[in-house]
Amino acid sequence: MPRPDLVLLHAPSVYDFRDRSIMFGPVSDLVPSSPIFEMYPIGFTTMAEYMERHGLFVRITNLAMRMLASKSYDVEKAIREMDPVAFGIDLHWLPHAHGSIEIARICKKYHPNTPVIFGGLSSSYFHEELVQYDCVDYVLRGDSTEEPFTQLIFALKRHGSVADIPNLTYKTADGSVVVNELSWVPDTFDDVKLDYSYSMRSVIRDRDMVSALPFKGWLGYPVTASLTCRGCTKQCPTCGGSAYAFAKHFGRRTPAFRDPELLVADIAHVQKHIPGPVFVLNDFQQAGQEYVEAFLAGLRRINFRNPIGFEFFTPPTEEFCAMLDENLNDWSVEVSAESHDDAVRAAFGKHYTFEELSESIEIALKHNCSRFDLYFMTGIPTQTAQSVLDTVPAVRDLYARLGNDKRLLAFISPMAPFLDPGSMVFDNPDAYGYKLRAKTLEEHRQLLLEPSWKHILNYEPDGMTRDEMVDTIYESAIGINRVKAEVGLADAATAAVTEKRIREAQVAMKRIDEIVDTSTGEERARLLHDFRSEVDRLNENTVCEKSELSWPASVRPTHVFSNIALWFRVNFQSLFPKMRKTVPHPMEHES
Ligand code: B12
Ligand code: SF4
Repeated sequence: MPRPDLVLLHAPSVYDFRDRSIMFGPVSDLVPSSPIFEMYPIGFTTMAEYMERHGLFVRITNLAMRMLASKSYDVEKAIREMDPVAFGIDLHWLPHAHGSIEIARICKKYHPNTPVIFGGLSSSYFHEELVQYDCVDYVLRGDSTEEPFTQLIFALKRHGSVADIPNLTYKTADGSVVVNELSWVPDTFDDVKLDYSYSMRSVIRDRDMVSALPFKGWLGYPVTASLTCRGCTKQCPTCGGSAYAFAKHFGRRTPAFRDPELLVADIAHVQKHIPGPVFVLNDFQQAGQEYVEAFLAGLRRINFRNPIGFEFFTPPTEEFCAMLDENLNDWSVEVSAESHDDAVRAAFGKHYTFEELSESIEIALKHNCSRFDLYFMTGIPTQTAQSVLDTVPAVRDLYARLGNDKRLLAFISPMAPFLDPGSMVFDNPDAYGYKLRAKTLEEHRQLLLEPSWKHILNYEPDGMTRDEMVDTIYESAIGINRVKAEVGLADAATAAVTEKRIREAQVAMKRIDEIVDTSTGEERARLLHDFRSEVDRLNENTVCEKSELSWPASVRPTHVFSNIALWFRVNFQSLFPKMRKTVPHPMEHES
């Protein structure tokens, strides 16, 4: 095996989560990850594929996943044994503020001369502060770093200058910080591959499945994500990926869309190798009617048979649902309505009524939508505790209107643990009625070590105290769980187990508050430690079962044949590396 040019590491949100007692709460209940957010950015695979296409050798090690998979996994030993030209660590989601820096420290401890490079949306927002840490040498900003990152690795390999590398923030030998221009912001999303070909190849080549897994349980539920664009046309005030945030902090004025034919090719490749559902994220209707037609016609052409789900920013229309039905075999929809209350939803920047949404759900189900996931959130502008609780009867009425159709699945979760950095609210909290409890990266790192999600939250909205946020999320989750039992979506025994777990979580949160209020220092640490097994048990999932998020999927014989063929091809290329096709990079031979 050649020496890797780059090892990409994904950290758990809190590095030593295995030793700490932290009640993370329902922060990750509605994503496939556990509360340590073990899923790495999809960009790991696009960066690795792009670099390998240009002749570099890249490995991905999902440390968070490895630590979850085995209690005895020794991170220091694993990093000590690595020997790449450079380490890359993502700080894309701010909840990784603690883990990512601790991992960087370990890299520097054992490899003081190996450059450590950070990137991702949070790194881009906090780049100047981040690069000041001793363990961080470079930060690559922006949403499209494949090319600048490749340039940086070639420059590091030949000990060349980095002064002209776009989007780079770095420290010079005298410790001063240099911020290169954020000029690499491609207009399209077409120069990368989103087809998971790198991941499949690397698993076979490196004989290491666990390091590449995106999240715990992926093998049982192999869901993949497809992205239609980088950036967003919408202006939701709490979102760090809004049009405002991209323009102000990531240099992007309009979204970079992926050519619909390329997106179809990505999905066709997934269908060939992976039996699971595909989630198409970032509403593709943003790209206009021509795009919609081309994309759906492409999916029809490949006769896409895995379940496919779409995120839509607004309720889909009848005409559009009819088109989905005409072109697809098994399609589902996900809409984040945020609140049942039209005024609260409008304050979140979404301007449609609950009546319009309800009609749209009726229409989608009429047109054979396999499943409609409806998300509600707490902690958003103008929302009060009563408004959160009122979501439950609104959901009950909605089910009644739909004849208790089990294809509708409603979920509620808090905006947690953090309000997004770079969002309009984060940049201007007073204007939106918020108090921020942390502004800097270091303050967020420290918050992550607090004993419960209530204490970790980086904000408090005017409409609710943090205590009310905690109470109402648990109460509304119990309410929605009961509605699901009434409708028949959960059997009585499962619903009872979920309710019991939520009640226990409420008790645990109170107990942690008591410990925090009545003790300090070592005594507090001891009391929290004594409470750890209970906290660990309750951390798995709170407001719903993870399985509720899953769509059914089945393995077909074609998957087996395609993967055997891939296995032979990759092993052949490993034995004869010169047979691998690469594209020369202009910096490869610069001296
Ligand atoms: C798709 C998406 C998801 C997918 C993630 C799929 C995946 N594996 O990446 C899902 C639905 C699972 C998800 C989950 C979450 N998300 Co999300 N998500 C998005 C969304 C809609 C698009 C992101 C996107 O376009 N990515 C493409 C580009 C930007 O990233 P990328 O290709 O992965 O990586 C590139 C760069 O970021 C950079 N990069 C990334 N890592 C590294 C590392 C190095 C070393 C370098 C050099 C560069 C680099 O280079 C890459 C290649 O160009 C955005 C909103 C938006 N409009 O942007 C929110 C967004 C990114 N998510 C957000 C959040 C908060 C979350 C959650 C924490 C929510 C929660 N509490 O559950 C979880 C975290 C999940 C986890 N890690 O386990 C926030 C992040 C705010 C912040 N700065 O912290 C955003 C901005 C908005 C939002 N609130 O949803 N999310
Ligand atoms: S919440 Fe979704 S629709 Fe709204 S700005 Fe963020 S990514 Fe766009």
